[in-house]
Amino acid sequence: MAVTTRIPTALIATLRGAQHICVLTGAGISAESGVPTFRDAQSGLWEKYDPLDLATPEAFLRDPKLIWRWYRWRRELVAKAQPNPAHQALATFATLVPRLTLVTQNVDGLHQRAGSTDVIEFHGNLFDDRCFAEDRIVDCTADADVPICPGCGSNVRPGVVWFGEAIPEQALDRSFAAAADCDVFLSIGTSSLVFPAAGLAEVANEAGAVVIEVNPNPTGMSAGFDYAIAGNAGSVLPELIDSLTD
Ligand code: BV8
Repeated sequence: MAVTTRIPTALIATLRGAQHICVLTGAGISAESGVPTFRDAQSGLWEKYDPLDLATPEAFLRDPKLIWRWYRWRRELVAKAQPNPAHQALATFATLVPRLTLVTQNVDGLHQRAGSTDVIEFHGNLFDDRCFAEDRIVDCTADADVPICPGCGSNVRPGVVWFGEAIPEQALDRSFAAAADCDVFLSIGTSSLVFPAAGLAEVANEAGAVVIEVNPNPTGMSAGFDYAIAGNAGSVLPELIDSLTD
């Protein structure tokens, strides 16, 4: 594994020759948009809670009002955030290579707002509302403390995947198929701690892809990557696009 702060020339040649690039993003790609990463100390009201405790069905069943307060706070924060140069670079990247599959663990929708299309949302979307009982997306405008399903009257929950819940089947299948098929796997802004998302890099590696990590900090998986580019996504990705288009 080569740890570098620059993008190696050999890597640019590899990217130029790639037929299929699979990209996995995590909370770190949205950090420069001002969206706290999942393991940042939650600011203000939320610093006394551990996100791992709040992002669970048990927490919602125990205290739906508290969970909705947390998710409304996150929706307001994300709605004010803007995609950053890293999100924009990935949208451009997709126009420069024959095939790019973008899988995100993030629920903030910033890739779509940056112009990426066909984004695989591995953990759902912060702005979807889902009936807890029927497990289907609903349109409920009431901004009651806990929205109610217009169809069955059950509590509505945010449309994200919580810890202990299954990844949406299509997202899971498409993501693992892309990881197994790609020539290059790019892991950006993730601590690689949450599974099964973190398993995508392992599948790509075992299938013979060149695997690259972009993260200012080393992770538990850095040693398994061919390249670990130590830098912020907002700087590294635009530089990568510039190198490809030189
Ligand atoms: C499941 C939505 C089974 C909610 C989230 C092995 C196999 C399978 C499961 C497990 C397993 N081991 C453990 C599990 C259980 C669990 C899990 O992984 N737990 C962890 C804590 C050990 N997994 C699950 O529960 C999953 N479900 O397996 O179900 C099943 C099967 C069938 C039937 C029933 C059940 C579901 C997990 C989904 C949880 N939901 N999000 C919400 O957002 O509210 S996960 C949450 O963490 C976010 O999506 C986040 O993206 C994700 C991962 O974190 P990261 O994105 O990596 O963010 P983090 O803060 O950790 O790191 C940020 C990184 O960015 C850092 O490394 C930092 O250095 C870097 N960075 C900072 N600034 C920058 C930067 N990088 C670049 N540029 C910068 N500027």
